[in-house]
Amino acid sequence: MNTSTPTPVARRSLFKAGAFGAAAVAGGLALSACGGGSLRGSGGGDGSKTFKLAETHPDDYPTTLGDKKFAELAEKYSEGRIKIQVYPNAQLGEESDAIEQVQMGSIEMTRISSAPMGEFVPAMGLFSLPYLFDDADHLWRFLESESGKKLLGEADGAGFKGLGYFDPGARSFYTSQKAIKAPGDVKGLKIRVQESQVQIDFVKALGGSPTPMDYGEVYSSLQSGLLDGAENNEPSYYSASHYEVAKNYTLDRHMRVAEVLLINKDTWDGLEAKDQEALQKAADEAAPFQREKWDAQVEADLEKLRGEGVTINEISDLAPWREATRSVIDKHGSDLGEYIAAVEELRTA
Ligand code: GTR
Repeated sequence: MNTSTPTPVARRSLFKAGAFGAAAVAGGLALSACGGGSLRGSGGGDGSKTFKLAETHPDDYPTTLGDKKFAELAEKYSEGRIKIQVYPNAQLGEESDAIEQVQMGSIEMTRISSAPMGEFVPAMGLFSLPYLFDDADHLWRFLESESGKKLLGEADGAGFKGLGYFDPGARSFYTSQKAIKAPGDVKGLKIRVQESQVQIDFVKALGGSPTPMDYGEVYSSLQSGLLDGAENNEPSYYSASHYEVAKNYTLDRHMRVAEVLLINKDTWDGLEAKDQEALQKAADEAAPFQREKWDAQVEADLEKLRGEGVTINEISDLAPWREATRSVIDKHGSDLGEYIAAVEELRTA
């Protein structure tokens, strides 16, 4: 492990304490016990470098397919000098641990949700503001704008280089007992959220009891009744089998929490310019590939969910939801004014 890497922005501390901390710490220890890795990637005899990329989802999930496309193109454009080994299924740890490992350099890369990333790069909290984007096109207009690129650039200050965004879909609630049909239905429910203060405040604004927790623990917590519900996009809800233990899905599409492709900053700075260009080009081309896979997956999964007997509630009028959660934008939006203005400008409706 490299000890000279600066840690310019310390992680905000709220999530590690408490019931779920022990498991997360144990995961981290297990990782260091099996060898961590080196800051600049392990070198091949031919002068090539191999970087590890941590991914929480299964092998055939759209973000993992995007990672693999990125890896394939990076090797091609660097003429074999850079090889990227994708580790799916949270093999290198849950997201909160994986991102710390990337910050320290013991893992070189990760594809991660901007929600836990927001605890390192606060501006990434933008994507957890509720009902901010009208649809995927609105999100992508922002991601591809100068503002979206500037926001990605903020990762630099925390020891990362952001290479690009992937499509995150839209997050919606699901519950095991009572279906959520109106904002008031969240009241009193214990809802899992990502490790994000914005999301904690979002569930609080609806009168629920927010529970930040690692993704890998959600299934058993729904099953045991520790949680009443959680929230995620269709492919996560389906692939993590959460629908088996929480059969009411309410498509309120409250957040589009961008997925981000990250590399450790020192690893990036240590690359020759031609290899940096190769990686950037690979990331730029992997993004539209991933987006295509994403759209197809959402459709297919909705179909499968219906087949599995999931009750799907469409929400047609978001006005009461926006109204009930306005305090979240007021509280967290004040530091994000420039980005929110850009999002507003790109709204067409
Ligand atoms: C998914 C996201 C994952 C992870 C997960 C979660 O939508 O792709 O990276 O953040 O949500 O809820 O923890």
